[in-house]
Amino acid sequence: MAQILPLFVLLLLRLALLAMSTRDGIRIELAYIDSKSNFTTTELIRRAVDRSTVRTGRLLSQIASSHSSTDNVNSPVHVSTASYLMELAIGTPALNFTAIVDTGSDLIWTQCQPCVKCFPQPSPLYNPSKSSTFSKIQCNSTLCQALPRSSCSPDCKYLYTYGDGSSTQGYLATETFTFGSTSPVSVPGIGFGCGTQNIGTTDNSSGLVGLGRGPLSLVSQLGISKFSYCFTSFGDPTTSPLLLGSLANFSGAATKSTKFVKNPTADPMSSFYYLSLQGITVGKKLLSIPPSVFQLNQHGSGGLIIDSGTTITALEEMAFIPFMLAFRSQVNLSVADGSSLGLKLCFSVPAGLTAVEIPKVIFHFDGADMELPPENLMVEDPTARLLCLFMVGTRGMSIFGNFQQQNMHILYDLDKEVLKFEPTQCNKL
Ligand SMILES: *[C@@H]1O[C@H](CO)[C@@H](O)[C@H](O)[C@H]1NC(C)=O
Ligand SMILES: *[C@@H]1O[C@H](CO)[C@@H](O)[C@H](O)[C@H]1NC(C)=O
Ligand SMILES: *[C@@H]1O[C@H](CO)[C@@H](O)[C@H](O)[C@H]1NC(C)=O
Ligand SMILES: *[C@@H]1O[C@H](CO)[C@@H](O)[C@H](O)[C@H]1NC(C)=O
Ligand SMILES: *[C@@H]1O[C@H](CO)[C@@H](O)[C@H](O)[C@H]1NC(C)=O
Ligand SMILES: CC(=O)N[C@H]1CO[C@H](CO)[C@@H](O)[C@@H]1O
Repeated sequence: MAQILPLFVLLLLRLALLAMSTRDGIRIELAYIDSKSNFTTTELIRRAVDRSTVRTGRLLSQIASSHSSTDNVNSPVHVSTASYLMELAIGTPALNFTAIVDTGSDLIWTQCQPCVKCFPQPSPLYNPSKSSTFSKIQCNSTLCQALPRSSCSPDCKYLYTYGDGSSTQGYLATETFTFGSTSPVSVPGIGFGCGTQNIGTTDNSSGLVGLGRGPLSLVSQLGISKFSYCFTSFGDPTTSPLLLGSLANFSGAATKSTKFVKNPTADPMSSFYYLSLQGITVGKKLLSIPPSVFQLNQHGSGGLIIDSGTTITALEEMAFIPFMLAFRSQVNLSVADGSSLGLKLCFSVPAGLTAVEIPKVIFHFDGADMELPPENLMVEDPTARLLCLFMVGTRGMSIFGNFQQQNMHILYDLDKEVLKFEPTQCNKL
């Protein structure tokens, strides 16, 4: 009894801490990946196009590989290239580091000492032996069993591979993580991947925080019922808030909501946040797109996901082509070659032009129309005097990117299984 009691008290204390710290919610500032460097607008556009192309390709390769029957034994391929970074800390004493934030995957991981293979990172490597709150996870734990690919020898080992051949490999452990800068919140017992063999590089970061739908993601582990983010304008160096738990709420009456759709197939696709898109209006024209173009089919391909990591929305070609044609016919400017920027539809901006009419675009989600203002549709390259549609065509799945989500407070209600949104000036939130 004398031995059981302290354990019991400790357990209660831990549960109480967890409940207390997350009760009031957590605010985290997200930095756009290029915001700390002094890039020109042309460079910013080019880098966003390149990153989105890589990420979209990787997301699509997951669908392709999940379809080929010979590949069934392969581990799922995850995505690393994302657009936003967060500062957090791990362990006791706390070690600060920067991580990629990704709503397209679940696992939280960082590079760990002793490293068999690690890529260069901007901060010192985390050393579990120097932290008093580190603990390995047992193979029979639910988190270990939630791993898409694991082995038990004797620790709970994981392997996460990404589409470009990069990967992280190590073992699962728990630690105290500290989030937020203005009023930091420490949460004990968060399961994460201690990566001792990491191949590839991540831009100026030392790991990744997954916010996907699966049990290993940060939002699932915190047990919160909702989270939200609000991305500031493209090119604005101001950070964007990520609100976890009760801080994620709306004040306005302009809130709209649409249901999430669940992908019935296995991880990683089951981690994505799918939405039901039913049509698109450009100006006064409702495009004629067969509804099947945006539908998730029973094999798990198709559909549309909302993603924080992809910048440029990629629409299934059968929707993108009519979209582009309708858009082009409603902008009174001459079409120009946008291939230098990697974009499909650009217009040249005559000298002295101060305003041009851009057609209103509405994405008709199930039960919620989302109107995209011109700033969420087009980018201007002042050097080349080009005004370009910041969307691309793709095949296999559509992705609703962060450029199209600018200045919109986007809330993921995990209890009600709905996405809510409201136009908001994000740098004032
Ligand atoms: C960024 O670059 C612009 C022009 O290239 C320059 O005027 C500005 O001072 C630079 N800012 C910083 C912080 O380096
Ligand atoms: C896991 O296994 C250990 C011993 O190997 C045991 O003490 C523990 O109760 C098990 N936990 C669960 C959740 O089954
Ligand atoms: C870690 O981050 C916190 C919050 O941003 C900051 O106050 C603290 O000074 C940082 N510590 C170190 C050692 O850099
Ligand atoms: C990393 O950050 C530094 C400044 O903090 C910046 O100069 C550099 O370009 C960044 N690297 C990448 C790959 O984004
Ligand atoms: C299109 O622009 C030209 C000048 O560039 C102007 O003369 C014409 O009236 C405009 N047409 C419409 C429909 O706005
Ligand atoms: C965006 C928003 O309205 N946030 C509010 C959420 O609720 C807290 C406390 O109830 C307010 O302080 C926030 O302003």
